[in-house]
Amino acid sequence: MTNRGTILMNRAIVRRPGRSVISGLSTADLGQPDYNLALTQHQAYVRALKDCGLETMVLPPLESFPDSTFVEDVALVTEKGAIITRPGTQFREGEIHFIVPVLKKFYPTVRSIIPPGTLDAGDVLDIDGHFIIGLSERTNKAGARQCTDHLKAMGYSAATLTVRSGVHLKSEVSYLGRNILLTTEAYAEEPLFEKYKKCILPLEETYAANTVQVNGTVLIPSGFPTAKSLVESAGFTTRSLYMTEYQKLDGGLSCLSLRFRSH
Ligand code: CIR
Repeated sequence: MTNRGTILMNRAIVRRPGRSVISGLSTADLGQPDYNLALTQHQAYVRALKDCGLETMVLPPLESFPDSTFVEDVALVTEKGAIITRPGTQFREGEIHFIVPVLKKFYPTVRSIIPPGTLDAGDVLDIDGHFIIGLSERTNKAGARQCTDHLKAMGYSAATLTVRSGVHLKSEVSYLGRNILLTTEAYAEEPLFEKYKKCILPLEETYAANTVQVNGTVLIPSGFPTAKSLVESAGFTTRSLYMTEYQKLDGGLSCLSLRFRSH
């Protein structure tokens, strides 16, 4: 297994989608997801995480929360601590109660975002311990401030920008490792990203900006040839996964898991 500049991760937490996933929040206008296909795609995703060396805990579906398979949004997990978020849509707020006991198995203390703060961790981009927090319709200034304070208390640094396109910051920017970002044009000129190398996606491949680098392999959505060739030209191995049913819900590869290193 290769480690191309980022800390080796060894664990992931995912939540299997329930039948209610077909009623998840969406701005995509791509139709309703097919539950069975979503389940099959989720199984392939779990297999990929395991193949990348992650011990993967699969949580049971939460039928009363259609979007709860997008487990990334309810917690920010780092090597030094975990922060339970306060999702910026009321529709998802209750999901946090189901992740707290799970994270307490891995972290002695768990911090929280509290009112009036709201934050979806899909808005938080970890660049080797420097965290970029996107202010969006889900993440407000109070949430970003609290998150910054928590991260600084853990010894990390953080900066804030305004999300200008996509539901979350990470809908359109991913950190691949080795100082390389995969991004859409929307963030290509962002001053906070000036010092990083960038793979810039064409408009028609916007969805592929959300990728996950796991221990040197970059998981990318199937059907985006430019993204695949940019990531491979940057020196990474890729693994393509069908994500059609999650794309219909504005969800990408990072959204489906919490990935971290636990000792
Ligand atoms: C939502 O709107 O909350 C879900 N349908 C999609 C969440 C995607 N999560 C992410 O980008 N981190």
